[in-house]
Amino acid sequence: MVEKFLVTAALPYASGPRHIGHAAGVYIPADIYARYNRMKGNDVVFICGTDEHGTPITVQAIQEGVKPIDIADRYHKVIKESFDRLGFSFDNFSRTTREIHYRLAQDFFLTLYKKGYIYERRMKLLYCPNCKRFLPDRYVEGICPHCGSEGARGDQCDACGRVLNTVDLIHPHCTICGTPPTTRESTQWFFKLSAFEGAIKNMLEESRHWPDNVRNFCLQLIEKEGLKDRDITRDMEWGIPVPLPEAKGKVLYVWFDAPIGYISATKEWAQQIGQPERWREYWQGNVKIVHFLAKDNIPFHALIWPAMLMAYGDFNLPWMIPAYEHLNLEGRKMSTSRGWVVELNDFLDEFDPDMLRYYLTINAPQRRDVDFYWKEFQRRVNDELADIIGNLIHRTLSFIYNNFDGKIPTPSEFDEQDKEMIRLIKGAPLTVGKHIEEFNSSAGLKEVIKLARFGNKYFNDKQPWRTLKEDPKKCATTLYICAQLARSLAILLAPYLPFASQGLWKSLNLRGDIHRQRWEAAVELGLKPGQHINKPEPLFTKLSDEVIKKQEGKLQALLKFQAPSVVSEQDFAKLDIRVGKIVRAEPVPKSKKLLKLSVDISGKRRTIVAGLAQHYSPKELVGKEVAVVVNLKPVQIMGIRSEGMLLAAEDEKGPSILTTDRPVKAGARVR
Ligand code: B3M
Ligand code: ZN
Repeated sequence: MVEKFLVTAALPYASGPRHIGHAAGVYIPADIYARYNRMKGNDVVFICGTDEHGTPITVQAIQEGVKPIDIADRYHKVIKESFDRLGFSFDNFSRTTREIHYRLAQDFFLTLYKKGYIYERRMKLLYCPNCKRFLPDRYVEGICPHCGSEGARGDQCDACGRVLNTVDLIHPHCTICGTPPTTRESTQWFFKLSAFEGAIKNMLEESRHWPDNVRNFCLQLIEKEGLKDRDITRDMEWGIPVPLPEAKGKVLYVWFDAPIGYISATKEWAQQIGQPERWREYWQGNVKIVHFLAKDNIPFHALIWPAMLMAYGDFNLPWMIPAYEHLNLEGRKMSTSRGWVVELNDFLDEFDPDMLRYYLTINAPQRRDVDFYWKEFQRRVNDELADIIGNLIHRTLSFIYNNFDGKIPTPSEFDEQDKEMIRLIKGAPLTVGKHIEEFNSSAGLKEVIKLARFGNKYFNDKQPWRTLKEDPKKCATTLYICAQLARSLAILLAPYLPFASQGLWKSLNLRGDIHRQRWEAAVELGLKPGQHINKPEPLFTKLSDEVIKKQEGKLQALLKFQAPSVVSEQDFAKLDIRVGKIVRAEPVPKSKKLLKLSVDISGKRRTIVAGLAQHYSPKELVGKEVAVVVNLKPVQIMGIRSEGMLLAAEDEKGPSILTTDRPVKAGARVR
């Protein structure tokens, strides 16, 4: 039975390039799922596009001094390029700034408005007196009222995932200028989310096949605080105008318009294929709608979006919401602002896209956060992709090429071991497929590796290099089966490694596009004896230590030179910096650089070892009032206990110590 699927992958904000974490947690799993289902003969439309409204775009534009559309244009291109390079097989990769989307989003608003699900209310909103603008969403940051984490944004806290209102933030500040905001009255339009609490709860109760991180998170949230109405308009210029005459100068909240983008992009696709009404099949009737996303997007997709769909009335609800956890980088949370990320295009400049797809699938953040380690990436590529899959295929095809005139050998009778190998080939498509259908593509890929590993063992046990002379019939049978295995592997790997699988298909001299093969064809022994193969090329090249060290080095350099871009007052206050008077200074024996200083702070003397000997003589230093960090953990330097750190500016001429600009009592606090 042909099933219909609408598969979506969260629309990336066109505010910057996407990194490997995004690929791991949304786009690669979505692409595997879409590719697999197409091979199963299902009817799939796979939708994505850039999310081009909202404060992520405008904040970036202000910071760069350009227009929001310039940012959106630039990053739509950058993101699309990286997605193409990774082989993502979207049927449409659209943009939320397109006309078709504006029309549908405004229609959504008006329909809900007419049905009484949208109402207006005056409310107090944050306003920056310095920037002279309202501070919606990402224009403001502060402490999360739910979990107490710092750096929570006006619309959501990254730490606990809760959706926020700007006015709830504790100690808010303007992200552009740092000023604490005041409040101002403004009229906004609200979506009556509360009206759908019962229906959403029912939907969640019934969606037992949904992952726990989606279902439980949402059920608990409703349990705890219920569903509250949400303002869905903003005082901003950039965005889709609210289609009401009295709402001049207001636009739709980005999270109101963005998910509608899934529908407008489907409509656009239908127009592109010349069947403008076809989109309806994927939003109405017998279709499974699957939204792939990262965990931060859960409340928007599993609570607010279904309620919007219910309110609108015409469309299906999501059938499944696979939500992925986070990918960390070398043991730290990824952070774009700190540069602690690996951008996709940078990665793809140096490495094969299938290697990334492989690693991020085998090590996917499916149920918990996982890490990307360069070493681990190298190990898995070399030991698994190259040594297990690549090796099996290469030794099989080379053997046939060199010893059987490049023709698939004719088998004789199968022994027990042959039969076992064939049984495994025939069983794999079902097992692998089931995992993908259950949104566990990682387990599916592990099965493929297992099959290849078994193939290597079979090859070794059969010792074709010996039987070639001693028992040529047996040798031919072995290689016949190994070649069939290679063909099946090409099919099983196609959703995972779209490039390598096509390469393998070509090496086997099979015609057409691997991605148009039926998944079930992997159970067949589909290669005919006598059929020619092409000269085999290695599928994967191993990664050298040098290449990996270079990448690790880049990250290490970041760690050294990049302080966190924003530090809270509380964090800064942890440093105890005092004025100290240098009362004695002497060289440290056997060191060219170090001086041992005795510094008076509030009448107590501290020993501090400082690297100043090449720039200051001890005599110059005595009597100077300097700034000293006094609560650093003491350290031993050249056998001397150093109990603090002297602050100095540093440029190409060397260090210059910081002093006060009038005599100040030793011990005075510096802040
Ligand atoms: N743009 C968040 C993100 O880029 C948001 C997703 C929208 S999906 C409708 O991760
Ligand atoms: Zn401001």
